[in-house]
Amino acid sequence: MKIGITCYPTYGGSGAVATELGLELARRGHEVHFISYAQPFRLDHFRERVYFHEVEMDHYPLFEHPPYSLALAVALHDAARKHDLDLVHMHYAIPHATSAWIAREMLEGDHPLRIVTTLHGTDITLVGLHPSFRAITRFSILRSDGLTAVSAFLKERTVRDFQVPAERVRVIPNFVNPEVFRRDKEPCHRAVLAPAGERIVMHVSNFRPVKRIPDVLEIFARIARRVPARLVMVGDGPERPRAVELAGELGVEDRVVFLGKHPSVDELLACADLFLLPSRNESFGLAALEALACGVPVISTDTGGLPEVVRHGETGFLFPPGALDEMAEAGLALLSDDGLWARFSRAAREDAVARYSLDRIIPLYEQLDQEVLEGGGGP
Ligand code: GMT
Repeated sequence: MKIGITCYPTYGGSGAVATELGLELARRGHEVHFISYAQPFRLDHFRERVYFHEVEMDHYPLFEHPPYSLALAVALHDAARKHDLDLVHMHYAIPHATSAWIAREMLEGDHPLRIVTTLHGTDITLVGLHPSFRAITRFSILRSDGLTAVSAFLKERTVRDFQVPAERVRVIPNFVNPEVFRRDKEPCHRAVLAPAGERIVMHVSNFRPVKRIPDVLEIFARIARRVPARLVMVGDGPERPRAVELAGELGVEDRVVFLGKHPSVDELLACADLFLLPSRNESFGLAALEALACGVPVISTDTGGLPEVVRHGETGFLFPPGALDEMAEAGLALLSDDGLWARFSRAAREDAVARYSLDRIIPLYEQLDQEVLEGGGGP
């Protein structure tokens, strides 16, 4: 197949999933064209059958808000014609699904372009619900030939809040490459991150308010009072300045390191002992899955799709948002009992590989794409 993929290229789960999916499809013999305003952050090496097309934008002074959706539609239209694309796969509905629909309309039937849209999270639970986007989001996702959601939770929200027929949405969960995300990795950064042999607590995200970054620091401060530990904060975003400030207020600034955006999260997760994800909502929680695959027990909230990913009492612990004492106690229990930690670590790895390895999930996308090309595409 010849497949176009559009995603947000910046640091974030939907871009990571879209890129890994494209690379894996190319490895399996498909031709993949990424179409976005910048090169996706995990598209860092030359790969056979993988192409990148940058969406050209002219910054005309009249436009306070440059119309990216239109430029993307033109780029999709041009790529579809020039490279004879069979289908385009849009990751995150807004505005990608709308641009794809415009591109198909522009082709005027001379090229039967199929559209698959994968819903990732706030395109349905937050931004998509805003009155300025709700109608166009519903319209565009209903025009997609194939529609997937990354968790059962997200499917349920799509059906409930956008009145999309349940049979139109197929759940295809996110996936992980167990060869990349594993514990026994070289180089090991443990000696650098925790020079005195402290336990390593980690958080990876784009530091947006939905991640409840202050809770990460509050939980860590409670843990660090009783166990020698270091907190490694990976990623960047609007909440970072406040997080740095709070680390000082809590008296743990010398035990917290902010690494910023890191291209090889796998190398860092491989030496973590505990992963914290206390988000207000999370339709899946890709970072949690990547931690589990590295044998890192996860403490997270019990919201959104997280209970589908983290098994409470087996691979981690789940609590309501804001239950800081409970999360800290659960973390302390794991970090101060080697036997318990080893049991959770083993179960985390096994469960992540058994349910979410890319060998299991990628064929589900290939199957959907094939069905869409043949004129089907329901669940
Ligand atoms: O929806 C978002 O806020 C953006 C998106 C991203 O690009 O990071 O995150 C969502 O998609 C990820 C990949 O499918 C999921 O792992 C995240 O849980 C989800 N974020 C939210 O639901 C807040």
